[in-house]
Amino acid sequence: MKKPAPRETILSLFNQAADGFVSGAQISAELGVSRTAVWKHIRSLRQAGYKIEAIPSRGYQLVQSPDILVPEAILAGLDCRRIGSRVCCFDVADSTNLQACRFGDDGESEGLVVIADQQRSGKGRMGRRWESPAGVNLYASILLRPAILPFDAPQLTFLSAVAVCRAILTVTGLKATVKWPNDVLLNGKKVAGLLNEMSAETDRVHYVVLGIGVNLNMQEDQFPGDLRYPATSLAIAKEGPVSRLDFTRALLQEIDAWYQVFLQQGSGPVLDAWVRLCDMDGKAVLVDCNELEIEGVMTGLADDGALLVRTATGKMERVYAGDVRPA
Ligand code: BT5
Repeated sequence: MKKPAPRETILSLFNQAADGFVSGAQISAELGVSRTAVWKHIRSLRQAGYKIEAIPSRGYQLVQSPDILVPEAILAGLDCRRIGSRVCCFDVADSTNLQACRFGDDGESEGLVVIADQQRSGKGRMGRRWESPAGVNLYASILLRPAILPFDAPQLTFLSAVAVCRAILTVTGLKATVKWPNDVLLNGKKVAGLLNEMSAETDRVHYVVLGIGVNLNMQEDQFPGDLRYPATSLAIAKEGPVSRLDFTRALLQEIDAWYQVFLQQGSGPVLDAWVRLCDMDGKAVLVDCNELEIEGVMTGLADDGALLVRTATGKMERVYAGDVRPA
């Protein structure tokens, strides 16, 4: 792992400080720099919006952090094996997925996280648009290089969905559910969308990009009127704002843990966790597969991630692409 940036180290020290105070001497020893250099780093954190007070004989105290997504704040004290090997934050991106694919094509290593405060052309599936206003949500893409067959890569969408649900629970206490193939719902409304993209040859994956869009603080009037599925945000569901930084850190931690499970044990545990989070399982559903509509009872997932639907005639349909809703 590369050496953390000075501002990241200082924010980590604040995170770890039991009484909230970190002395100048401590920072200077940790960074191996002079007290004047420490003061300059503190000043630059203040300029970035951190409210840091200096109390004589006690040290510095971080009183308030701005809810901005910057690498040093995201990475401070984050305990991940692979995810977050590098974090790139943009004010505006066309799409974080496109940006992560560019990095992937340039040979960037696994674990890169690309985040944008706003997306101009946020992507959904099949050329659809992902609404991505500035300052309120999380738009993230994570670059992975798993040694798997291209055929198995779509299963990583389930990993993102499980990680998003668990991060939502950690940060808000709310229980989210999943909807096949790539949605996370709160109170039956879409709160997050997932879009994986991949670069591969027939029998080798070059990289996979996990694209994750989570509505954190988006308000009702920011959703367009013509959504395919009712939508919500964590702030609407929780009736109060959510820290984008806390959510992002919780999410990266979960992705890292589940990716480790995926690499060690395959997709089985991930699919099992996903099915446990799916409240449509065992219930009547309608699946819109473009030309075809399938009606039946959702009966879990096949080993390859296909949706299993038992129709009225008793036939088990395997669905590989489509949109599901309760019947
Ligand atoms: C998705 O597609 O749900 C995948 C969305 C992935 C977005 C992330 S953001 C970070 C990364 N970078 C990207 O460019 N993309 C990924 P799909 O199932 O096709 O749903 C798209 C549909 O959801 C749209 O046609 C709208 O009806 C609706 N929609 C658009 N924006 C939404 C939002 N913010 N919240 C809820 N629904 C939305």
